[in-house]
Amino acid sequence: MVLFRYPRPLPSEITPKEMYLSRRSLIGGATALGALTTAARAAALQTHSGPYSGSLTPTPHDDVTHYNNFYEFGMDKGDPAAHSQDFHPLPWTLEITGLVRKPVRLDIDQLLHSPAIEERIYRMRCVEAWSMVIPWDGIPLASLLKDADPDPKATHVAFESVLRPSEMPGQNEGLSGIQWPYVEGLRLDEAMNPLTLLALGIYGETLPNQNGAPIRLVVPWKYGFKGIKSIQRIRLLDHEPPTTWNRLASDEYGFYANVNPQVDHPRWSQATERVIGSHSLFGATRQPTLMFNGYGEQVADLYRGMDLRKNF
Ligand SMILES: Nc1nc2c(c(=O)[nH]1)N[C@H]1C(S)=C(S)[C@@H](COP(=O)(O)O)O[C@H]1N2
Ligand SMILES: [Mo]
Repeated sequence: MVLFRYPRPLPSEITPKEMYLSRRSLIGGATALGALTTAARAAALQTHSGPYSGSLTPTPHDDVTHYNNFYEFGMDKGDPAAHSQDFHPLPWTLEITGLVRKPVRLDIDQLLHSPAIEERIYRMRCVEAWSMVIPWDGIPLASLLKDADPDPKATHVAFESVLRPSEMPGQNEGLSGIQWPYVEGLRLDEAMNPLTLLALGIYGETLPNQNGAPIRLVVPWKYGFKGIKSIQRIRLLDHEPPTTWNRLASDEYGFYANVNPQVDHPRWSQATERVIGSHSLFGATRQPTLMFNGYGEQVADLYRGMDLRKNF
């Protein structure tokens, strides 16, 4: 049973931006204060420019790292930055198992030094009707799945976050109603799309805890909740796996969760979005939301012939 049917705030209830303005940017890094306030020192990644970045201007680093959803550390936007200092992601192993011919166990160190790391500057649209632009550093998921050699019977991919209540205060509270660990899923063809990324960093440095250290999923044409953080297990399946937000409220959060300005959330419009990090006289600017978050050219074919209202 779900304690709180609607653990997400209404967009209008989200903490105002001003709360975060006084925080210090850590980019360019390693000021004495910065080193004390971050759980783990960010390390530079060897990254090269990837495709699909277009001409997007990234959201300021301070906003990307202090306006977060990561319920393992609390439900407010500032909680993940404030309460993730006891999470120690390293060492870490990521396994790819299930319907594969070559199950893989990947040491995060290997991944962090992989020559395949690319920078991808993507739009990020949360289902709560706000958005950012984030410069990720990561490896296309397709390349790792190919190494595992999927069995022809595999149709879906399931992802599982870490379960570590001793380091994640939110996993000890029933407040969110989430059944831990956080789980997500994709169809195999979505997982193999060249846009789908396993991110190891932002802004050219390893992921801060609050952004999903040490490795998280990025699926830029879908609502942010599909971007599962701190992933330990990836499994290939022959059926659609359960997903965290769909379990909580299946009438509000579908399996597909493709960004779609024409299909409203039952409690708010999805036609426009609040631009995090922008400022106008009346607060943050709003902009129109784009179909598939602007990535239709790359992904619309995946959904040909499907009713996107039904498969929301
Ligand atoms: N494990 C886990 N992954 C998660 C979440 C979470 O609460 N737990 N929140 C999701 C939501 S709702 C969003 S919008 C994005 C936010 O990513 P960001 O904080 O790095 O911007 O992470 C997603 N991944
Ligand atoms: Mo979200």
